[in-house]
Amino acid sequence: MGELTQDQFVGFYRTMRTIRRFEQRVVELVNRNDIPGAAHEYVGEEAVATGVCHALRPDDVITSTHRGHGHILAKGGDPRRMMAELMGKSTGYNRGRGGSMHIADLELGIFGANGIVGAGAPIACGAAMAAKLKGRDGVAVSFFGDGATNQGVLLEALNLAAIWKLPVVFVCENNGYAISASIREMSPLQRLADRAPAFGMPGDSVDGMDVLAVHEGASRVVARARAGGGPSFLECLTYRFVGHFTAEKALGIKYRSDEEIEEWRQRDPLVTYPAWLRERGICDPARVDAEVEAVLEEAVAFARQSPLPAPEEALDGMYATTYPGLPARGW
Ligand SMILES: Cc1ncc(C[n+]2csc(CCOP(=O)(O)OP(=O)(O)O)c2C)c(N)n1
Ligand SMILES: [Mg+2]
Repeated sequence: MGELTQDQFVGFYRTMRTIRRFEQRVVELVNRNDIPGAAHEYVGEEAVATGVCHALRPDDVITSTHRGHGHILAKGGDPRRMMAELMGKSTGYNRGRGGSMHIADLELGIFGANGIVGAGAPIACGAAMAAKLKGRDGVAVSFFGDGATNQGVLLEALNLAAIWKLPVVFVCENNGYAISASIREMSPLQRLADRAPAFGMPGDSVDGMDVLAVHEGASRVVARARAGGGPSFLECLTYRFVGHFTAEKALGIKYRSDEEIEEWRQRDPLVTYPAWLRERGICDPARVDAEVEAVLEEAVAFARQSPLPAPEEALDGMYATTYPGLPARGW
């Protein structure tokens, strides 16, 4: 922690605040039907994506999940193109065709949000394999939830990464639930990280509500992967303060006690971390808040003003344009 600069401390806050406010704006827009469908909010878990992505280089790769906005923003994703994508606009990351769970930016090493639970893990292995074959020291991070740890594809990816000694960091965002199912009922282990040694890799568990703890833990395993030490498993203990997705309130399902939610809210990184910054005189968080508001205001305005895709382009991108006989228009 000693070697972190003032700018890095402030940068952690800027990222976490951007994620929190982005998600809050998304909920407003979903409620007004400006964003069609639903979205999975990352509210409460901001310290995880922030701590991990700030431990990466721009050329490192991440794969994300259905709850991906936080990962994408933390890796440098453009809030304007994200917001436009969520609104289904042609200026969005997927030209408005993909929505929340398909945002990718290969230039930034963001190899996609992913609606299929666990499916980002083998993609991260592929990216790590590519880096290794090209003789580069790039690292790939696979984000996934506690629920994904019982998906076969994730277990296969863990094994593959271990036998091929791939530079992958498996980041398990343990928020305690897969939709309404408690991880307590889904795994006999107290710590999901304890599975890692059975795959032949180290497993560590950190406080996912503490951005500094996440950053420290991630920096350690990223350095290990970069140096050729192979994969690691980093469990981040966290909590989502809100429902599984924006429509949960309307469904009226209840699987968590108010006391449990309140207990975790006491550890909200968007309260504790700015207080820590203020106490140490590192910065005035209110100034960062104002910067973030301006960025998001602009992003929402950009998305609103952007056109919807033209109906006649609906089939663009459906087929490879190089396929003989297909029209040249498209991707
Ligand atoms: C293969 C697959 N099975 C089921 C689903 C439905 N589903 C979407 S999110 C989710 C829960 C995932 O829980 P977890 O991995 O803990 O992530 P969290 O939502 O808590 O971030 C499920 C079962 C899916 N999208 N893909
Ligand atoms: Mg979960």
